[in-house]
Amino acid sequence: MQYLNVKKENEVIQITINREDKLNAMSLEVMNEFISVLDELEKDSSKVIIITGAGQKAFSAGADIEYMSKIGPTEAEKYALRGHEVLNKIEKLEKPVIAAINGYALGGGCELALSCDIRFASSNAQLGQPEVTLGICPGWGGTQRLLRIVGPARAKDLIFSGRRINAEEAMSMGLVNKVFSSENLISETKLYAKNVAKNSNFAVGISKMLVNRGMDTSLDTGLKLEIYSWAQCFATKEREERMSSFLHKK
Ligand code: DAK
Repeated sequence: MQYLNVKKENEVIQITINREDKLNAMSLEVMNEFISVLDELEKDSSKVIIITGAGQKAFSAGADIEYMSKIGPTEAEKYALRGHEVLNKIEKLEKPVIAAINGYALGGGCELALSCDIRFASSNAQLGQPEVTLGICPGWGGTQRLLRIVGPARAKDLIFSGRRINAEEAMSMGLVNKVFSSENLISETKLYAKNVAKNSNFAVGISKMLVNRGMDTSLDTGLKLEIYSWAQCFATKEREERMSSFLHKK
Protein backbone atom coordinates (compact mmCIF):
# COMPACT_ATOMS: atom_id res chain seq x y z
CA MET A 1 0.00 0.00 0.00
CA GLN A 2 1.36 3.40 -0.94
CA TYR A 3 -1.24 5.79 0.47
CA LEU A 4 -2.70 3.87 3.38
CA ASN A 5 -0.83 2.59 6.36
CA VAL A 6 -2.64 -0.34 7.98
CA LYS A 7 -1.60 -1.45 11.45
CA LYS A 8 -3.13 -4.27 13.44
CA GLU A 9 -3.00 -4.33 17.23
CA ASN A 10 -4.83 -7.41 18.43
CA GLU A 11 -8.38 -6.94 17.20
CA VAL A 12 -8.11 -3.22 16.49
CA ILE A 13 -7.04 -1.99 13.06
CA GLN A 14 -5.70 1.50 12.49
CA ILE A 15 -5.84 2.85 8.95
CA THR A 16 -3.77 6.00 8.44
CA ILE A 17 -4.09 8.06 5.26
CA ASN A 18 -0.49 8.56 4.35
CA ARG A 19 -0.19 11.76 2.29
CA GLU A 20 0.98 14.17 4.93
CA ASP A 21 2.54 16.59 2.41
CA LYS A 22 -0.89 17.05 0.78
CA LEU A 23 -2.77 17.13 4.08
CA ASN A 24 -4.01 13.61 3.36
CA ALA A 25 -6.14 14.72 0.42
CA MET A 26 -7.87 11.73 -1.14
CA SER A 27 -6.96 10.96 -4.73
CA LEU A 28 -8.42 8.11 -6.77
CA GLU A 29 -5.44 5.98 -5.67
CA VAL A 30 -6.28 6.57 -2.00
CA MET A 31 -9.87 5.52 -2.69
CA ASN A 32 -8.74 2.39 -4.57
CA GLU A 33 -6.55 1.38 -1.64
CA PHE A 34 -9.45 1.94 0.76
CA ILE A 35 -11.55 -0.52 -1.27
CA SER A 36 -8.87 -3.23 -1.04
CA VAL A 37 -8.41 -2.73 2.71
CA LEU A 38 -12.13 -2.65 3.46
CA ASP A 39 -12.70 -5.81 1.39
CA GLU A 40 -10.13 -7.57 3.59
CA LEU A 41 -11.60 -6.18 6.81
CA GLU A 42 -15.04 -7.49 5.86
CA LYS A 43 -13.68 -11.02 6.12
CA ASP A 44 -10.96 -10.95 8.78
CA SER A 45 -11.13 -11.32 12.56
CA SER A 46 -10.64 -7.63 13.38
CA LYS A 47 -13.30 -6.08 15.59
CA VAL A 48 -12.91 -2.31 15.52
CA ILE A 49 -11.42 0.00 12.89
CA ILE A 50 -9.84 3.41 13.47
CA ILE A 51 -9.30 5.83 10.59
CA THR A 52 -6.93 8.77 10.97
CA GLY A 53 -4.52 10.92 8.96
CA ALA A 54 -0.73 11.05 8.98
CA GLY A 55 0.92 13.93 10.84
CA GLN A 56 -0.47 16.46 13.28
CA LYS A 57 -2.20 18.78 10.84
CA ALA A 58 -4.92 16.92 9.00
CA PHE A 59 -7.31 13.99 9.11
CA SER A 60 -7.96 14.78 5.44
CA ALA A 61 -8.27 18.11 3.61
CA GLY A 62 -10.77 16.43 1.29
CA ALA A 63 -10.90 15.31 -2.28
CA ASP A 64 -7.70 15.98 -4.21
CA ILE A 65 -8.25 19.40 -5.80
CA GLU A 66 -5.13 19.11 -7.95
CA TYR A 67 -6.37 15.77 -9.33
CA MET A 68 -9.91 17.12 -9.86
CA SER A 69 -8.60 20.16 -11.71
CA LYS A 70 -7.10 17.89 -14.39
CA ILE A 71 -9.73 15.23 -15.02
CA GLY A 72 -12.50 14.97 -17.58
CA PRO A 73 -15.99 13.48 -17.23
CA THR A 74 -14.90 9.83 -17.54
CA GLU A 75 -12.40 10.03 -14.68
CA ALA A 76 -14.79 12.25 -12.70
CA GLU A 77 -17.45 9.55 -12.88
CA LYS A 78 -14.97 6.89 -11.75
CA TYR A 79 -13.82 9.16 -8.90
CA ALA A 80 -17.40 9.87 -7.80
CA LEU A 81 -18.35 6.19 -7.83
CA ARG A 82 -15.19 5.16 -5.97
CA GLY A 83 -15.79 7.77 -3.26
CA HIS A 84 -19.34 6.61 -2.68
CA GLU A 85 -18.25 2.98 -2.73
CA VAL A 86 -15.66 3.61 0.02
CA LEU A 87 -18.01 5.57 2.26
CA ASN A 88 -20.88 3.11 1.80
CA LYS A 89 -18.57 0.21 2.61
CA ILE A 90 -17.50 1.91 5.85
CA GLU A 91 -21.12 2.53 6.79
CA LYS A 92 -22.20 -1.03 5.98
CA LEU A 93 -19.19 -2.80 7.50
CA GLU A 94 -20.52 -4.90 10.37
CA LYS A 95 -17.81 -3.55 12.69
CA PRO A 96 -17.57 -0.16 14.35
CA VAL A 97 -15.42 2.38 12.54
CA ILE A 98 -14.07 5.34 14.51
CA ALA A 99 -12.71 8.51 12.90
CA ALA A 100 -9.82 9.96 14.92
CA ILE A 101 -9.90 13.50 13.51
CA ASN A 102 -6.40 14.86 14.09
CA GLY A 103 -6.68 18.28 12.43
CA TYR A 104 -8.48 19.42 9.26
CA ALA A 105 -11.46 17.34 8.13
CA LEU A 106 -12.73 19.32 5.18
CA GLY A 107 -15.02 18.50 2.27
CA GLY A 108 -14.50 14.85 1.38
CA GLY A 109 -12.43 14.52 4.57
CA CYS A 110 -15.40 15.56 6.66
CA GLU A 111 -17.60 13.24 4.58
CA LEU A 112 -15.23 10.35 5.27
CA ALA A 113 -15.60 11.07 9.00
CA LEU A 114 -19.38 11.29 8.61
CA SER A 115 -19.49 7.76 7.20
CA CYS A 116 -17.78 6.47 10.37
CA ASP A 117 -19.85 5.42 13.39
CA ILE A 118 -18.08 7.54 15.97
CA ARG A 119 -15.96 10.66 15.65
CA PHE A 120 -13.28 11.64 18.16
CA ALA A 121 -11.41 14.88 17.49
CA SER A 122 -8.20 16.52 18.64
CA SER A 123 -8.59 19.96 20.19
CA ASN A 124 -6.96 21.52 17.09
CA ALA A 125 -9.40 19.84 14.68
CA GLN A 126 -11.30 21.93 12.16
CA LEU A 127 -14.26 20.52 10.30
CA GLY A 128 -16.22 21.89 7.40
CA GLN A 129 -17.86 21.44 4.02
CA PRO A 130 -16.17 24.17 1.93
CA GLU A 131 -17.24 22.73 -1.45
CA VAL A 132 -19.43 25.74 -2.38
CA THR A 133 -16.31 27.91 -2.28
CA LEU A 134 -14.99 25.74 -5.14
CA GLY A 135 -18.24 25.89 -7.11
CA ILE A 136 -19.46 22.40 -6.23
CA CYS A 137 -21.89 21.00 -3.70
CA PRO A 138 -20.79 18.26 -1.30
CA GLY A 139 -20.54 15.09 -3.38
CA TRP A 140 -19.65 12.18 -1.12
CA GLY A 141 -22.80 12.16 0.94
CA GLY A 142 -22.20 15.42 2.85
CA THR A 143 -25.68 16.78 2.29
CA GLN A 144 -27.27 13.52 3.38
CA ARG A 145 -25.12 12.22 6.26
CA LEU A 146 -24.48 15.63 7.81
CA LEU A 147 -28.23 16.27 7.76
CA ARG A 148 -28.90 13.03 9.61
CA ILE A 149 -26.22 13.71 12.23
CA VAL A 150 -26.72 17.41 13.05
CA GLY A 151 -30.18 18.18 11.60
CA PRO A 152 -31.17 20.34 8.61
CA ALA A 153 -30.58 23.84 10.05
CA ARG A 154 -27.02 23.14 11.15
CA ALA A 155 -26.22 21.15 8.01
CA LYS A 156 -27.42 24.05 5.84
CA ASP A 157 -25.42 26.56 7.89
CA LEU A 158 -22.20 24.57 7.40
CA ILE A 159 -22.82 23.81 3.72
CA PHE A 160 -24.06 27.25 2.61
CA SER A 161 -21.32 29.17 4.43
CA GLY A 162 -18.50 26.69 3.84
CA ARG A 163 -17.19 27.87 7.21
CA ARG A 164 -14.80 25.83 9.30
CA ILE A 165 -15.75 24.95 12.85
CA ASN A 166 -13.47 23.96 15.68
CA ALA A 167 -13.69 20.76 17.70
CA GLU A 168 -15.64 22.40 20.51
CA GLU A 169 -18.37 23.72 18.20
CA ALA A 170 -18.45 20.38 16.38
CA MET A 171 -19.02 18.66 19.69
CA SER A 172 -21.74 21.10 20.71
CA MET A 173 -23.72 20.10 17.62
CA GLY A 174 -23.12 16.37 18.00
CA LEU A 175 -20.81 16.20 15.01
CA VAL A 176 -18.03 14.76 17.13
CA ASN A 177 -18.51 12.52 20.15
CA LYS A 178 -15.49 13.58 22.20
CA VAL A 179 -12.53 15.92 22.07
CA PHE A 180 -9.02 15.00 23.27
CA SER A 181 -5.69 16.83 23.25
CA SER A 182 -3.64 16.17 20.11
CA GLU A 183 -1.18 14.06 22.11
CA ASN A 184 -3.90 11.86 23.56
CA LEU A 185 -6.25 11.47 20.60
CA ILE A 186 -4.86 8.20 19.25
CA SER A 187 -4.18 6.56 22.62
CA GLU A 188 -7.69 7.46 23.88
CA THR A 189 -9.26 6.26 20.64
CA LYS A 190 -7.38 2.98 20.87
CA LEU A 191 -8.43 2.54 24.49
CA TYR A 192 -12.06 3.07 23.52
CA ALA A 193 -11.69 0.69 20.56
CA LYS A 194 -10.15 -2.00 22.77
CA ASN A 195 -13.08 -1.74 25.17
CA VAL A 196 -15.59 -2.08 22.35
CA ALA A 197 -13.59 -5.04 21.01
CA LYS A 198 -14.17 -6.89 24.30
CA ASN A 199 -17.88 -7.09 23.51
CA SER A 200 -19.59 -9.58 21.23
CA ASN A 201 -18.74 -8.55 17.68
CA PHE A 202 -21.94 -10.15 16.42
CA ALA A 203 -24.03 -8.10 18.85
CA VAL A 204 -22.10 -4.89 18.16
CA GLY A 205 -22.26 -5.42 14.39
CA ILE A 206 -25.96 -6.12 14.35
CA SER A 207 -26.56 -3.08 16.60
CA LYS A 208 -24.70 -0.91 14.10
CA MET A 209 -26.90 -2.20 11.30
CA LEU A 210 -30.06 -1.59 13.36
CA VAL A 211 -29.17 2.02 14.22
CA ASN A 212 -28.20 2.77 10.61
CA ARG A 213 -31.34 1.20 9.17
CA GLY A 214 -33.44 2.87 11.85
CA MET A 215 -32.53 6.31 10.53
CA ASP A 216 -34.27 5.59 7.23
CA THR A 217 -37.25 3.57 8.27
CA SER A 218 -40.45 3.91 10.30
CA LEU A 219 -40.32 3.22 14.04
CA ASP A 220 -42.60 0.23 13.50
CA THR A 221 -40.32 -1.35 10.86
CA GLY A 222 -37.21 -0.53 12.92
CA LEU A 223 -38.66 -2.20 15.99
CA LYS A 224 -39.63 -5.32 14.01
CA LEU A 225 -36.12 -5.51 12.61
CA GLU A 226 -34.79 -5.24 16.16
CA ILE A 227 -36.96 -8.15 17.32
CA TYR A 228 -35.68 -10.45 14.54
CA SER A 229 -32.07 -9.35 15.05
CA TRP A 230 -32.32 -9.82 18.81
CA ALA A 231 -33.64 -13.34 18.27
CA GLN A 232 -30.71 -14.09 15.96
CA CYS A 233 -28.29 -13.41 18.81
CA PHE A 234 -29.69 -16.56 20.43
CA ALA A 235 -28.25 -18.64 17.61
CA THR A 236 -24.71 -17.69 18.60
CA LYS A 237 -22.43 -19.70 20.85
CA GLU A 238 -20.96 -16.46 22.12
CA ARG A 239 -24.28 -15.33 23.58
CA GLU A 240 -24.59 -18.66 25.40
CA GLU A 241 -21.04 -18.43 26.76
CA ARG A 242 -21.33 -14.80 27.83
CA MET A 243 -24.60 -15.39 29.71
CA SER A 244 -23.23 -18.52 31.32
CA SER A 245 -20.05 -16.68 32.42
CA PHE A 246 -22.20 -14.03 34.04
CA LEU A 247 -24.28 -16.60 35.89
CA HIS A 248 -21.18 -18.49 37.04
CA LYS A 249 -19.55 -15.20 38.11
CA LYS A 250 -16.51 -15.80 35.89
N1 DAK B 1 -6.33 18.65 -2.45
C1 DAK B 1 -5.06 18.64 -2.92
N2 DAK B 1 -4.03 19.20 -2.27
C2 DAK B 1 -4.31 19.81 -1.12
C3 DAK B 1 -5.62 19.87 -0.57
C4 DAK B 1 -6.66 19.25 -1.30
N3 DAK B 1 -7.91 19.18 -0.86
N4 DAK B 1 -5.57 20.57 0.60
C5 DAK B 1 -4.27 20.90 0.77
N5 DAK B 1 -3.51 20.46 -0.24
C6 DAK B 1 -2.08 20.61 -0.44
C7 DAK B 1 -1.72 22.04 -0.79
O1 DAK B 1 -1.89 22.29 -2.16
C8 DAK B 1 -0.26 22.07 -0.37
O2 DAK B 1 0.51 21.41 -1.35
P1 DAK B 1 1.95 22.00 -1.82
O3 DAK B 1 1.65 23.35 -2.37
O4 DAK B 1 2.75 22.04 -0.58
O5 DAK B 1 2.43 21.02 -2.84
C9 DAK B 1 -0.25 21.20 0.88
O6 DAK B 1 -1.40 20.37 0.78
C10 DAK B 1 -0.34 22.01 2.17
O7 DAK B 1 -1.48 22.83 2.08
P2 DAK B 1 -1.44 24.41 2.38
O8 DAK B 1 -0.10 24.96 2.02
O9 DAK B 1 -2.65 25.00 1.75
O10 DAK B 1 -1.56 24.39 3.97
P3 DAK B 1 -2.18 25.54 4.88
O11 DAK B 1 -1.84 25.16 6.28
O12 DAK B 1 -1.76 26.90 4.40
O13 DAK B 1 -3.77 25.46 4.69
C11 DAK B 1 -5.90 24.28 4.51
C12 DAK B 1 -4.46 24.30 5.13
C13 DAK B 1 -6.53 22.96 4.86
C14 DAK B 1 -6.71 25.42 5.13
C15 DAK B 1 -5.78 24.50 2.98
O14 DAK B 1 -4.81 23.56 2.47
C16 DAK B 1 -7.09 24.28 2.27
O15 DAK B 1 -7.97 25.14 2.29
N6 DAK B 1 -7.20 23.13 1.57
C17 DAK B 1 -8.35 22.83 0.77
C18 DAK B 1 -9.48 22.40 1.65
C19 DAK B 1 -10.75 22.17 0.85
O16 DAK B 1 -11.27 23.08 0.19
N7 DAK B 1 -11.22 20.93 0.86
C20 DAK B 1 -12.36 20.53 0.15
C21 DAK B 1 -11.91 19.96 -1.16
S1 DAK B 1 -13.32 19.68 -2.18
C22 DAK B 1 -16.82 14.14 -5.49
C23 DAK B 1 -17.32 14.03 -4.26
C24 DAK B 1 -16.77 14.75 -3.25
C25 DAK B 1 -15.77 15.64 -3.50
C26 DAK B 1 -15.28 15.73 -4.75
C27 DAK B 1 -15.78 14.98 -5.75
N8 DAK B 1 -17.38 13.43 -6.53
C28 DAK B 1 -18.74 12.96 -6.39
C29 DAK B 1 -16.62 13.22 -7.71
C30 DAK B 1 -15.25 16.41 -2.42
C31 DAK B 1 -14.75 17.61 -2.64
C32 DAK B 1 -13.82 18.19 -1.74
O17 DAK B 1 -13.42 17.59 -0.76
